[in-house]
Amino acid sequence: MAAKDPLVGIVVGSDSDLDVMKGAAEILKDFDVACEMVITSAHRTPEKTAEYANSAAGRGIRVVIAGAGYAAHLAGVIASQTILPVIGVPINSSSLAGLDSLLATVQMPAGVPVATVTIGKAGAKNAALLAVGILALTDEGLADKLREYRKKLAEKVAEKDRKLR
Ligand code: RP5
Repeated sequence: MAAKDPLVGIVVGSDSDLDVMKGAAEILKDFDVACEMVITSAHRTPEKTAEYANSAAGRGIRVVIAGAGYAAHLAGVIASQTILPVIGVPINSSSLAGLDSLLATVQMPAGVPVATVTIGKAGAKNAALLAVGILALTDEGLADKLREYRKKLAEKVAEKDRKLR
């Protein structure tokens, strides 16, 4: 059987971001959403980044997740080249622990949005869950899985509360 075409593109600025961003790929796998992972940098490989963003929609990608650290322009540069929803994950790779990448990713001027999530590993997971939510708008099976996921989260909290008493 042929592998499914990717619906979500996970883009990282460096291989050093992979440890954080693999959490996004794991969540998408759990939801059986096909994704691709690409390393390309807004600063070091600007042409490759533009080419990726320009061709993504035509290849069937529906959402792009971009994770980068330091002066993190990756998500914004990708958003400038496509009207696909772009979710930015600020990576905590610098000595400023991600505050720099948070501001660089979230503070887009009006006109070209980047949906920015939490810094680091929680952000990678939330980016994937947000991508699933976007895809679930037109996929009732995926919406059911997302509702089930939330139900399990609530059950885990209830279980911890029970143990505490
Ligand atoms: C950013 O610079 C990357 O997203 C990474 O978080 C950071 C450091 O990259 P390396 O020097 O580890 O390749 O562009």
